[in-house]
Amino acid sequence: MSDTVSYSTQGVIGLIKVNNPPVNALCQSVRAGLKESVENLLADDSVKAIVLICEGRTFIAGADINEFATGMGEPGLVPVIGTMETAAKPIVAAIHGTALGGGLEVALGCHYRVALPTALVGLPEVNLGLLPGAGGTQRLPRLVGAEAALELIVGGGHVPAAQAKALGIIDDIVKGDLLEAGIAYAEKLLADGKGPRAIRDITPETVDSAIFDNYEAGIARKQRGFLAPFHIINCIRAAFELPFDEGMAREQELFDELMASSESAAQRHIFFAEREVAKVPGLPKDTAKRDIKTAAIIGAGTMGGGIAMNFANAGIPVKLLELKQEFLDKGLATIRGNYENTAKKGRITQADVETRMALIEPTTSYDDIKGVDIVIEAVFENMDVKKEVFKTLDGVCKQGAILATNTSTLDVDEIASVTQRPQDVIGMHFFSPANVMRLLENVRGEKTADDVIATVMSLSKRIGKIGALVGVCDGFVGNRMLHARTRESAFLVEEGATPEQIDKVLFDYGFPMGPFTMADMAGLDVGYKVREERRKAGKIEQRDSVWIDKIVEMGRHGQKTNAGIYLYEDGRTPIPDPVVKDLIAQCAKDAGIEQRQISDQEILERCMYPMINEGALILEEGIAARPLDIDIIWINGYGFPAYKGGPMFWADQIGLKNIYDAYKKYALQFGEHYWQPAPLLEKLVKEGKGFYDL
Ligand code: 3H9
Repeated sequence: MSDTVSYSTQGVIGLIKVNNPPVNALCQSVRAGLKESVENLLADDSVKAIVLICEGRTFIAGADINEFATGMGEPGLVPVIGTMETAAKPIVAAIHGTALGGGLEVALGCHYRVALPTALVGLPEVNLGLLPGAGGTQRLPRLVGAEAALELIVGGGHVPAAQAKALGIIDDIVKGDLLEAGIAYAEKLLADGKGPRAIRDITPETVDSAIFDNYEAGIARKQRGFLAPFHIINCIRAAFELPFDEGMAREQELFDELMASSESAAQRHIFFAEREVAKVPGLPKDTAKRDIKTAAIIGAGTMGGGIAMNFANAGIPVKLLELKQEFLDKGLATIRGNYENTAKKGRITQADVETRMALIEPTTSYDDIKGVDIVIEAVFENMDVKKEVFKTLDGVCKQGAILATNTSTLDVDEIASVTQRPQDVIGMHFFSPANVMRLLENVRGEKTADDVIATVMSLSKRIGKIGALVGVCDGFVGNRMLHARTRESAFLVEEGATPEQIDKVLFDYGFPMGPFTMADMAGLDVGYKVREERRKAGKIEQRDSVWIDKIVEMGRHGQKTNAGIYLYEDGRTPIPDPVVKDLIAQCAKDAGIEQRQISDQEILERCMYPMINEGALILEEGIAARPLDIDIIWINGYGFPAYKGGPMFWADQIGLKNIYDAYKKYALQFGEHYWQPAPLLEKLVKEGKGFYDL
């Protein structure tokens, strides 16, 4: 008998129990165990009905994703579910926790479904670049109809039990002990003379095929580059247009196609990377964490306010400190406005707005924050200002409090050095808007204590973020790599590519927008000030491209002034501007550069490869511990297309040798200064390896 599935009888009820921690994934032994258990209970004449239930924290949460890389052994999930669905005795799935993916498909193969009120069900395969491959696209639509099926399977969300009952996915919500309730439900079925009931036998309603065309058109832009959503629509359409078995065949064919696709490989990589990133190499799993019950944020600007919202959203009381009452009031009004907007969209209730606002306590006095467990400084990005704040915090905060800085560029060690407790100082680099963006670059200083790191990494998850641990360097991981792309894209324009050509190449690659649209949106003055600071600090670029600075000096700061690199007649849509074209041509002339036609391929290579090379340097220097940390940062902080898996994963896919060879080619053309391959890149190419072989 399988070591993960057992069966027994209780009177006339046969019981099947799955026990495969942590999430009862459908590995080979679970599939085999289910099949064998069902067959044995069907052969036992004393058994009249069967209940399927899971041990541990959840019902089956899906196929075992680990098996996808190696191939799934026999029996396949489809025949196992087929055995259940065609059984001559009624089978009841008793659901707690999450019935997801293959887990819900197993439940749909049962004849009845009951669930605890806290249970969630869903078909989230789309998030792995897949589609439900064990009948989900054929059975669920027969229960819920075309529109709901599209929302549920293309959306991939988790549906709470009450909604699942309203949709007809589950038959009853039960309370108390699930096993007892499941058995009672099965006994009642027998008493009422109810037998097996297969979803495959339901004749789907007739639907207008325009539903599918419209749905596809509606998601086309948002799902650009992904394969799975479109294949799912195709399968759901088949559920309504083809007999059940032909629909199943269509599902199988498209599932296999997705399984072999680079898009799904990338998305599955991200699934594991998102979980792995929380585990810090070298930091023992049992490192004690500091208790975080209260927090304070210094600075009620856009960043500080957004950070405070994260704590309030997680139910953690947070003090918001701003020295001037007027700025504090403004900050609070913005926070309230954000919450009210979310409530208007129906995502939270008005009561939630008030509860969250009540958790944010405004103050103008440092004295009020002396007892908090963590302080996050989010003041103006200037070393002297930050040092002043940290000196004050050192003086007022209780011993053991974590002192965090939200700096995006400054040296965390230098900030820590003004305190008597550098071991308690860490960087927490939130991305703007801080209440929306999932990424948190946690920056470990030279002296940051292990328990501070462990606390902040686990706090990241608590406040709804994906925390990636990085080390101190200019720009940390994300902005440092971005800098390489920004530099090269400015050079390309000088050499003859247009901003719109470059933006299109990177948009087509999969980014939500290109670098120049992004720069206009962020405000060109921001980068201008950073460059000015760098020049003042003596950080002179070997090749300086001045055309963007000249645009800023014309008072064109981007979208907010309706003109930047592009013109904005409606405040939003970038329009190429002949004035800028002339200015660029003049700058090129002044720099002695003869403009030429530049191919899209050259643009892609010169924008993407320096990022990868910078990533290699970052790994070598130990600024990021693993390539997956870099990938997670780019996917969650910079809109890197998930179906390409992150820059380092993508680099492995296209082959590091191609990147290395391009570096050598560009070194001949432009000199070695910016085209020196990282030693790690060179080493991996020599060994025929990729970043993920490290
Ligand atoms: C599918 O079903 C295809 C079928 O249609 C067709 C087949 C033919 N497999 O997330 P957590 C691990 S596709 C293997 O931290 P939580 C996870 O890696 C699948 N492992 O916990 C982690 O390991 P570790 C469709 C899995 O409480 C540990 O479990 N299903 C799987 O925050 C704990 O996970 C899905 O896409 C898996 N399926 O969240 C559901 N799932 O401790 C995917 C989890 O070593 N899973 N692990 O880091 C989830 O969404 C969440 O894990 C869940 C729990 C909500 C269940």
